[in-house]
Amino acid sequence: MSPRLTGDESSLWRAAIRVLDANWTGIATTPSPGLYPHQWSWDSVFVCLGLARYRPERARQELAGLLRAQWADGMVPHIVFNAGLVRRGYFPGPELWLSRRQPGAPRSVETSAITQPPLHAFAAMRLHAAASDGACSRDFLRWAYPRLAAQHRYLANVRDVGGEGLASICHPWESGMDNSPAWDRPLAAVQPPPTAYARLPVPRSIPAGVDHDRYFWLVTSFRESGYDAGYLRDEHPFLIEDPLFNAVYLASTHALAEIAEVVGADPVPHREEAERLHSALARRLWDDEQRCFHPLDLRSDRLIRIATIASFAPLLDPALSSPMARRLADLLLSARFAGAAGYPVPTCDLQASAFDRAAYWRGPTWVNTNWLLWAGSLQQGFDTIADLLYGGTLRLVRQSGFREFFDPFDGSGRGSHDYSWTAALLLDLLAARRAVPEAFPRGE
Ligand code: 9WN
Repeated sequence: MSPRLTGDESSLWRAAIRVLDANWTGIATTPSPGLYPHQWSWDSVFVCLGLARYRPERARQELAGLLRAQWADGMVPHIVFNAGLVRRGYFPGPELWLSRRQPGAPRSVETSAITQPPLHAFAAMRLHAAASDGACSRDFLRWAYPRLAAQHRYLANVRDVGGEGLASICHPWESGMDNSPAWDRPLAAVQPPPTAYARLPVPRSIPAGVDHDRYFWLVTSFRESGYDAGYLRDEHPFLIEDPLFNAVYLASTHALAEIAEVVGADPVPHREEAERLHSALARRLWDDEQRCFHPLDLRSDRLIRIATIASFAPLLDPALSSPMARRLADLLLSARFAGAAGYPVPTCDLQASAFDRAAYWRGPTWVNTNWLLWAGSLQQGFDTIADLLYGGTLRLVRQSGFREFFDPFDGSGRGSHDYSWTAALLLDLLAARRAVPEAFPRGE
């Protein structure tokens, strides 16, 4: 293979840069121009991985924007609202969270009060590894390290409700895979009180009716407790240990140990945390009968036995046992996932009754989950699977553009256009295999 980008790859590269430049507000990159006008946490982390390949200083700004919005207890919120936008720019906006009323919330910006998969330290370390401006990069890591460590302390202190090392999510939005069929059962158990008010019109295809009420009730009950850790532990009805969230947390914990070394801090506590996470993942979320990982519902104390893309996320664990890794590879390549999809990897088991090729997080292929599995396959030395994911993902974008998600059978694009993480992760994939020429257009 030539070390340089081919002509076709060069135009993809330029088009991806144009998307990221268009979505840059001067402070952060929005996920997509119309639908998501604020800064989202895991979107920005994926954006950072792409920017790391050609504009490291903007990648640092992107990550810094998230860390400046961190709450006093270390929680990194899933949305940082852009104050310059009219309140109607996105629903639900800051009026749902009322972060300004919370003593621990940042003063300078309004944010949500829940988090998203903590890939931040992982991105910070990759950004450092790709940087050619060594001193600037180390200065940034020195600034970021205490904040990232605080984020991890928050997850360990407040979110390890199960007490065995894994972090729990308290809302489907925290998983990043909002409408995953994995949340159907635990959501059905959530019983919001009947409301005396007419429902607000929902501006787009987010869950309608009672599920929608449950989403909001989960937030308002948490908010009424003052976003209290004790309420979360003892009363909140939705509390799940998710394999994707925790696999990402583990990957970031390894990265935090590396960052600690770079900045002259002690890496040992992070290595111990990684060991604890690794063994808890295998002990609590591995389902030997179904041969994959499943979320654990702490309220019913039951595994949620539906295979989704999250079932494979622990491929990111460098210490994953080889029998588990092989079983995941078998399932991934089977007719339930990549084996029967023209454009791998569908987000839900194709043979599950909940599978829907068009519905949000219930079947379509997403570039960020493909990217996580690509990184996990490389981690396990599954080069053929990594090739499949690499080629499949490039094919999707060539065929349908930088869409939010894609039909897993015919590759047609769905959701918003010019979606930032699709563009950013394509840049990362291209740069992982080819040298990006010095004189290459870098965007402004
Ligand atoms: C709620 C921004 C976000 C992504 C999530 C995706 C969707 C929001 C929504 O958009 O979630 O956080 O309005 O549905 O599910 O993964 O971070 O792109």
